[in-house]
Amino acid sequence: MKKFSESVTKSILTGVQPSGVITLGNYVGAIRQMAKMQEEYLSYIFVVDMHAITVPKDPKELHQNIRSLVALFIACGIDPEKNFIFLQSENEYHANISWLLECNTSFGELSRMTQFKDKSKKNVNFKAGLFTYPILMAADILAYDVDYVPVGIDQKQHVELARNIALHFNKTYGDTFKLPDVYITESQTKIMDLISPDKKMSKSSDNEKGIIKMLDKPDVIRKKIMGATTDSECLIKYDPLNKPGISNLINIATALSQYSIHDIENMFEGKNYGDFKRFVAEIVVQELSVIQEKYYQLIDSPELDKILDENIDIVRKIAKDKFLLMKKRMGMYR
Ligand code: ATP
Ligand code: LTN
Repeated sequence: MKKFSESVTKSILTGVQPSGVITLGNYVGAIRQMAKMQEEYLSYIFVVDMHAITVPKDPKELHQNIRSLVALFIACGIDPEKNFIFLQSENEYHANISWLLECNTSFGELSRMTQFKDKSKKNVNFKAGLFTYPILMAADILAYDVDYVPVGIDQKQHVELARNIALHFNKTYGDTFKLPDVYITESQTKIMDLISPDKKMSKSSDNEKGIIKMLDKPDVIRKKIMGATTDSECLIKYDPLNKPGISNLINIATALSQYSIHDIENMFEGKNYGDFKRFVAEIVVQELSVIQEKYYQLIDSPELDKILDENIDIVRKIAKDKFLLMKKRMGMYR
């Protein structure tokens, strides 16, 4: 039984790619925001394995990444008591709804999606699913009549498409869907790459040393932070423009502790970069160790399956009702 507080009246929904790597940047900028939002909104969070296969995926790896993502999300504070956390492909109504929407979406509008234009350039011999991907995303969203869809700016166009598809469907067949609003989740704190602090820390970075992964071992984390690019000034001061490396380490420390920028500048006045980096490394190690401990408890535990099983029964029923309503509106019944 979910424990929603009485103040929870609005809903949010977001899908997350099982990409295998979650960085400290994703944690600070996205997962922690979701964990905060669960206090205020009824939240649907699901692993979009059907979106993942729009580009080639190794089946064994995909399977591991799916399970790992669910365990990591819960370990990072996504509370299964407060969220509907589930696996997209286990709710077959997403694909069913998607087909009905596909038959109600104009090819021209779909052709304007910029993510498709980018991804189709990078994937030779791309598949049809890469093109229809945004309609499946619209199905994910519209199945649940949610109020807001929190996404990064790169997904804004897809949420707007979902809204347009809903508007058009409602006009053609009568009121069927709630129109969702996009909720841009760009975090104020952007965690930058440790080696190139002028770039954001990204899982697709080609230099491992610049990114901290949520499952990195403590010694790996320490080594990466000790090797972070700084400057030759020997001054611990927050100045992102002129001191991007030091400012990034300050941001990491403040994001994961109670210290303010000012506290840190005061604490490290006259101290050297080595001492400061050791301090930041211990803050990160402490935060991630707690998460990793929870993660390893969950990953092979039947508890994880129990959570997913319970949720899928609930969300399948909601999406099924929406699918049946759509069919009825479209005249698809005996
Ligand atoms: P990719 O390398 O594939 O672009 P990424 O690691 O940069 O991946 P995204 O998948 O683009 O991450 O973003 C997922 C979410 O994490 C978004 O909400 C985004 O704003 C947030 N996010 C990603 N990287 C950072 C970062 N370095 N600092 C703060 N937030 C981040
Ligand atoms: N396309 C999104 C993932 C995604 C999603 C969704 C996000 C699939 N379905 C529904 C929000 C709502 C991405 O690649 N980040």
